[in-house]
Amino acid sequence: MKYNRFSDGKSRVVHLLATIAFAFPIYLLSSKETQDWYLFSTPTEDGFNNQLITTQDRYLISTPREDGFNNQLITIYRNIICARNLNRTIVLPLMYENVRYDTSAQGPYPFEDYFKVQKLTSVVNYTTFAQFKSRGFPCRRIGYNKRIYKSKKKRLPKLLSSVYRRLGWRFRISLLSPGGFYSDVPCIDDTLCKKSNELGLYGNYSNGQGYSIKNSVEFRNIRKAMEPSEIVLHIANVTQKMIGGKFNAMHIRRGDYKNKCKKSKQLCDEFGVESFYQSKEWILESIKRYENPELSLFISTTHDAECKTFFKRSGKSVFTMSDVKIPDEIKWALKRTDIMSYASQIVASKAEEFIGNRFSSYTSTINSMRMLRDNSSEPQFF
Ligand SMILES: Nc1nc2c(ncn2[C@@H]2O[C@H](COP(=O)(O)OP(=O)(O)OP(=O)(O)O)[C@@H](O)[C@H]2O)c(=O)[nH]1
Ligand SMILES: [Mg+2]
Repeated sequence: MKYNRFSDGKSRVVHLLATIAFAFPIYLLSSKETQDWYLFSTPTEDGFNNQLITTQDRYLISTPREDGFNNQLITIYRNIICARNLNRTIVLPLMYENVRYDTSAQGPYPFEDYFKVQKLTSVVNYTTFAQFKSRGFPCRRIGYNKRIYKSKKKRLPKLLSSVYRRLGWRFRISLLSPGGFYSDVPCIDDTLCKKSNELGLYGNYSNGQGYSIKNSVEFRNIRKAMEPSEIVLHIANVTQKMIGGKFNAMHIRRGDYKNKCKKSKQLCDEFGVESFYQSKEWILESIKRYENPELSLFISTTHDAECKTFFKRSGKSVFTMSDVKIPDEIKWALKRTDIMSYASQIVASKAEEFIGNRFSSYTSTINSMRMLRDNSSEPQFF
């Protein structure tokens, strides 16, 4: 469509209106018949939502934020709520493992590697990513409604390209103004999900990082529906067998939390320096808080070797995931850090008592599992 042959603005507007009046009904009809219309949106800066619908089928693609495994889960909880509120089928996400400040991510891996998905039907309609992808994706070009990132227009295409690339398809992106005329763009991206409070309060550290099943029935139901996959469960069982009998557990969070106290001064004042990154002395002191400190101790950590040496020096023997003898047929899972870490979380969730890191979503996942098992369980933190 060319407008430059018009000499004045007024006739241009008239012509434009006439064109729209003529073309819009045709376009509506043709879009229904010949185009698969997709509408989806991508995570906003705060890790918010993304969804996709078609005229026939309504989908919401979940692309978790680029962060550790348990932070990815937080986006998934939100997307489940979003899909449900919008009456859409969630496309279960691809997950990235080992996303840490000092490592490179591995993946993507299907959600079903970690979770038995069948039970999710109790909270949301879902399809796996593989099922969704096998149907093919008709769009080469996606229009994005730029109203959403008003202040970030320039960064938007780059931001979006990276998100779409993660889905495994290549798209061109066009920015569209609200109310624009989209006839040549079969796929439109828009944000429809609003923040909702179904999941309860986020970031109130009194119960730990993130959502708590104590504050939200919805969150409880979602967590209940997220059962571990066979492989995760198998490794957890092998680990528990190795420990044998009753045990206590701890999550020792290392890495980027070393300097976090300085950066989060207010929280540091409120909960103490040791709440972020524990000294060896503090960890040993904490063992005394268990009702039965003599029980075996299972340590969940990304720093197995460091922790083992330290405990050994102080005369306490502990179990970590590095002690587990994984049967040959499932040795492949040793390379899958988040299959291993999820198994480790399950083991910690079965401990008599568990002490974790108040600011870690890894700890929070363990606490959620503990509370589901025993309603009266109270979280304990360093
Ligand atoms: N095996 C094992 N893996 C862990 C442990 N803690 C974290 N991980 C994994 O290491 C990766 C990044 O670690 P973190 O940043 O500590 O964990 P996270 O899931 O991002 O949760 P946060 O503590 O909120 O940052 C994630 O994939 C975690 O699942 C652990 O104690 N044991
Ligand atoms: Mg993290």
